[in-house]
Amino acid sequence: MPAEHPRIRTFEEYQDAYQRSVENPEQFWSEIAEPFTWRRKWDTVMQADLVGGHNKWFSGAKLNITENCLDRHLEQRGNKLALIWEPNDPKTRGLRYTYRELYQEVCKFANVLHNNGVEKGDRVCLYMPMIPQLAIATLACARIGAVHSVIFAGFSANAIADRINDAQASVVITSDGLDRGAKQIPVKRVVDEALETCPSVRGVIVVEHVGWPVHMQEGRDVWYHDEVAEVEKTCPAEEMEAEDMLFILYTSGSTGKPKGVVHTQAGYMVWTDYTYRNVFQVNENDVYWCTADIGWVTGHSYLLYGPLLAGATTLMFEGVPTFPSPGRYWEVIDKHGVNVFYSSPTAIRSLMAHDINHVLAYSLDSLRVLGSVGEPINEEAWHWYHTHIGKDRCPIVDTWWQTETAGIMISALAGITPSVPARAGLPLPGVQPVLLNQEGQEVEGNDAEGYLAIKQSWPGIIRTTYGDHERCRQTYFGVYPGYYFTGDGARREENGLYRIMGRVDDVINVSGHRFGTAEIENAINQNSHVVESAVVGYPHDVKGQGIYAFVICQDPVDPAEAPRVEASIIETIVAEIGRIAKPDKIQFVSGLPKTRSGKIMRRILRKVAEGETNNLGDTTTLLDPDIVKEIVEGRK
Ligand code: 6R9
Repeated sequence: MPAEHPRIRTFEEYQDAYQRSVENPEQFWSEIAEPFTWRRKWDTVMQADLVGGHNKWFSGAKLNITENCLDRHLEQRGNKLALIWEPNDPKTRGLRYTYRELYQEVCKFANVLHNNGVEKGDRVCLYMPMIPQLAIATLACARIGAVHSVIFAGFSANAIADRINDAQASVVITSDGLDRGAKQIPVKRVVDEALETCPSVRGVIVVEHVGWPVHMQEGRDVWYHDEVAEVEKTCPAEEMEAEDMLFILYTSGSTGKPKGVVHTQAGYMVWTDYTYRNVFQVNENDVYWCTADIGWVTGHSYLLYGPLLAGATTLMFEGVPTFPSPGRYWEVIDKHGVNVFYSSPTAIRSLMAHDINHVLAYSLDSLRVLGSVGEPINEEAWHWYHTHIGKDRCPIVDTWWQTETAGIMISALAGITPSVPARAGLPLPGVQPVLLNQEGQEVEGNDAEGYLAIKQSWPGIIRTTYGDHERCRQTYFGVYPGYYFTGDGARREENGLYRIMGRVDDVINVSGHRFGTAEIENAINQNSHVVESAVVGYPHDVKGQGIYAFVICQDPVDPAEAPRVEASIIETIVAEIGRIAKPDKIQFVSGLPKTRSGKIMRRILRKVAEGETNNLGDTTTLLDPDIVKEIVEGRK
């Protein structure tokens, strides 16, 4: 019988746990880690390094995370539902897997991977729709010790190729096609295009989903249903070291190329399990639904690993919130009796804009806890969520965290610590946030503002950026040595609650998706019309931030030609990154505001994009102050 994991139940217990985690992190985390299934226990709990970024947790331990997600639940929860799958089209039949069935499916997929030559340490790239095989294949990689790299199935062939080449992946798992709302994407065809420039890939495993004809390359591509026909339903879990790589997940930073954030076995397991249990306060018979795609970190930690580690029932949804109608989320909640619902401000804002009768048609009686993640939730959206979805009875957990932190860092614990609109709340036990001023000094007290940094290691801390530790060190530990630097600005307000103000670097957050401005500029600059570009974010009612691109072309763009050139630039961005990075506004300019040393003054462009043109600040250091006038007049 699995040992019980303790859970915080009262505010006093939270304070006590927090205190203990700060005073003696090693003791604290060894108690939390105790109940998992270990092949061998650790020699050292924590090796913290917030200068060089060489952080280790539970060194010396041996384990396999899938034994903790699956095998150890079989005795008590073998017949309990592990995964409920709700398809894109409500008329299609969904699927359900008990813990025993999921265990068998994962073992079978793991055997298929083995048979296709995948070994411990190999990198496997997954580019798939939100179907059960995505969850199964991800766990199957972990079962045999292969490193998974899931790429959101909205990225373009070029973006996939960059990620595959960076990780030197040997196998790709994909499907024939994908349904997302009314749209269909020929996923396999996108992979084929990507693989033209990916010499490391030896094999492609294709899951049949929509039944489209696809090109199968002899000697490289195999159908999953052919491969699985002959394999065993069990597969021994590979014994992994605590600090062996579990996955790579690419995310955008302030420099051009997305980086492969690396998380490892033991720390990731302990951290996602602990944060999941305590933040969401999920009970044994609850149905839990996280709407994120597994292609993002939220899907990794809180659709897949966190809930399965905790033995919960997790719901996976293939579709979008507005298909076939804006009532879909609420219909799914009633249909499956969802108790805990975790979604994003951008989804809430897009649904708020529709007739309230789409909500009122459903009872939503089963709901007990609501969650939000990905970007700051504005007060209006918070209140709408609280009133209309939570019927004023469900606490909202506004969870602040990042791909690099692996799990939730600052958030209310549902029903236990304060949940106040627009405040993420208090730090989780183990998390020591600080606010730093320009000089890197900690600002004390409440009613303070600064750069948000973390001054102690925690089990889920980023281990490296794949293939380039120096980049990891510089980005996260080099800015203020001795601190993990988040890239966010924050305020500490009444009672020590944190309010996240947004990014302070050149990262923009569009519908909860991160893009580096340089990454989008690089894409735009690939277009043959373009000489130079500058991209900034601006406030957007639904997406949180919109993308505003200022573009200089080879020749002045005639107004009659502008739509055609714009379309061509958009096409380039869609090819380089994907549809999700399409700018909302493109303005053609003859020059950009630059300092005498040639640096673009983004501060001015941001003000223009925001419409704050009366308050552009000091422009005297500009090389050509007249350009500002032109840009203001041409504002979109
Ligand atoms: C989990 C995830 C991380 C960035 C982060 C911050 C923003 C996430 C937030 C939030 C305010 C919240 N962010 N959650 N801002 N309140 N509750 O989203 O990871 O995709 O890496 O993005 O998202 O700016 O730095 P990731």
